[in-house]
Amino acid sequence: MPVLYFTPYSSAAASYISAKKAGLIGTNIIPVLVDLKEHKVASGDDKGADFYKINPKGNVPTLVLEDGTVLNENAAVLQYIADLAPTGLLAPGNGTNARYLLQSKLSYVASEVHQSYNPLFYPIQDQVKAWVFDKLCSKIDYLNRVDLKGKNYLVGDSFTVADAYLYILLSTSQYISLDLAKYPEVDRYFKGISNLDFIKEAQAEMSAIQ
Ligand SMILES: N[C@@H](CCC(=O)N[C@@H](CS)C(=O)NCC(=O)O)C(=O)O
Repeated sequence: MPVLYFTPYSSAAASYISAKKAGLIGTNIIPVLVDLKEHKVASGDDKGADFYKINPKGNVPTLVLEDGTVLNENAAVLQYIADLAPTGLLAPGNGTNARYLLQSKLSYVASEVHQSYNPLFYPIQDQVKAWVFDKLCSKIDYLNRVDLKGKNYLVGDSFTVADAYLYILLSTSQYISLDLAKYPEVDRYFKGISNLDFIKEAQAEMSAIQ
């Protein structure tokens, strides 16, 4: 069975949430915690193992497939998980325009949104921090004005893996004093996703894994 290396408070939680929604946790995917400070496996039989030996990049999400393939990067891992589920549950079918749209949203979330949040969690010079913060605000503003305007989900009318990814990033706004209330459409979207039952269940499960 594929093994998902993750932590509950990183972008990798999006993979757990997606797998949870599709009922894949424990049946098609084994979740394993990682300690990202020490870069060690933090749960299961290999607890204490050097995570760099599993994924030389040292980051999560990492999905180790049954044939030993090490799949990394949110956009790829999330789509692999989506393809383990029935078509349409986590992503539109492969080859459709909607699927390419999903890939475009995943790329935007990864390269523009995630990489704007990321530096703000490190001790960087105030001037640089202000510049990155403004950049992040422009990405959130775009989502507010365009992608999420009047919409509950990024692609079509139902939850996809792109929503899991964006939701997790938005949930970290509180730690960097980014007030989502200034972006009403994003705020509404975020609250709507937060209230979905499988989101709450996945978060409770992730916190309980040891
Ligand atoms: N380029 C990667 C970035 C993933 C990433 O930033 N993961 C963070 C957690 S959100 C991580 O594992 N950081 C620890 C590290 O890089 O050592 C992607 O798009 O998935």
